[in-house]
Amino acid sequence: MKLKIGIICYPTVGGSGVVATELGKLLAERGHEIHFISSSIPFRLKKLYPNIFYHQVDINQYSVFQYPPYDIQLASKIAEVVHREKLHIIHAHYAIPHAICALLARQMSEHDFKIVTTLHGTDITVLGQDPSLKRAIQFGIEKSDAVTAVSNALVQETYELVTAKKPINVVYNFIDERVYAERENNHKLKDNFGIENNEKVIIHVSNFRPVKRVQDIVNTFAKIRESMPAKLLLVGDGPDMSKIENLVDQLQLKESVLFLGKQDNLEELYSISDLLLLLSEKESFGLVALEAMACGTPVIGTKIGGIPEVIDHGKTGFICELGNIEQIASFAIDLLQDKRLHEKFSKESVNRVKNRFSSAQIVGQYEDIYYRLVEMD
Ligand code: GMT
Repeated sequence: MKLKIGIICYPTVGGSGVVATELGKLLAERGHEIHFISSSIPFRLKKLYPNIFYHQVDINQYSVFQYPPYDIQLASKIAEVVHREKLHIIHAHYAIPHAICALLARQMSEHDFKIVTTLHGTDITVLGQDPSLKRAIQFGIEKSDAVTAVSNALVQETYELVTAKKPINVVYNFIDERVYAERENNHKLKDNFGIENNEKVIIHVSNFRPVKRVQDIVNTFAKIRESMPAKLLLVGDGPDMSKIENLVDQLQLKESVLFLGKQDNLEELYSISDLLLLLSEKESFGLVALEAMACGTPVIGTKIGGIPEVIDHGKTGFICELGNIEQIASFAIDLLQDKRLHEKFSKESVNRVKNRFSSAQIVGQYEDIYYRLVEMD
């Protein structure tokens, strides 16, 4: 039986939006009918796909209200789409506001449907700490028909923060391996960036929020740079950008650090890189680590959240203490200076993604959850 599934996510750049959209695309390829319900077209939905539909949630600013009622308009839209399209499932990405909106829509709708909620971390690690939102998160989790989280660490954290009783299944992040795969060493791209043949390339990709600790990336790079010629690619943009630009100036690294801003075709950037650094203080999974590994780029990450579930310490990269720049730089230098070790880590990274985080495996896990719920009726 093919399913009709509504996907609720934030459409803008961010790991949760990426995972939600890629999941929708792959489910559609398996013959399911997918309905994205969001405030704009998810940024990864760039062309027409058979079996994929998009329903826009209007966010109107009414002069009588101080704030636009996004949640209410979303709930109302979900109820409308579910009723018209006879959806079996609503898959909400984030407990709040999306699971709550789906629950509200269920009360508005005459057509019954199941709610699957995926926790991505930001909802739990940031909002779960806010007592004013705790009950709403708990409610979203308890009343969903199934709940998934993107790592064991996030399941643990959820139980600790919001004392939910609901069983939470771990379903890891995945990548589309047709996109994220090792590309030929692109000399032209390196030339364009002014990267010399003898230089190692270190990359960091994030939204430059304070939790990403991009200053640790720059400080680590400064240490690596003392031992070998190297360039740092900083990809993305966000609130800490000017602070980081100042730090790069201060450390006189301007010639060696490339600020690339938001980029598509990340696989090409990973493929010219020798190492990805992910030194966050909060990270429920770390999708960029998986993307880099799929392209054969080893990763050094912090012992935080789900990162140790992604990187196999000593095999595909290294796990370090948060903020321990000496330790991180020393692992990085050892790896970058040892060609054979680097090749081994690179191969193991690709294998690990194939064996543990393949799209077939992960999409299958979501499908099993949907079928279990639909067949329970
Ligand atoms: O990392 C971010 O700041 C974006 C955030 C989001 O909510 O989109 O990403 C979260 O979800 C991703 C997909 O599940 C995870 O890979 C990221 O680790 C997680 N980010 C955090 O936990 C900080």
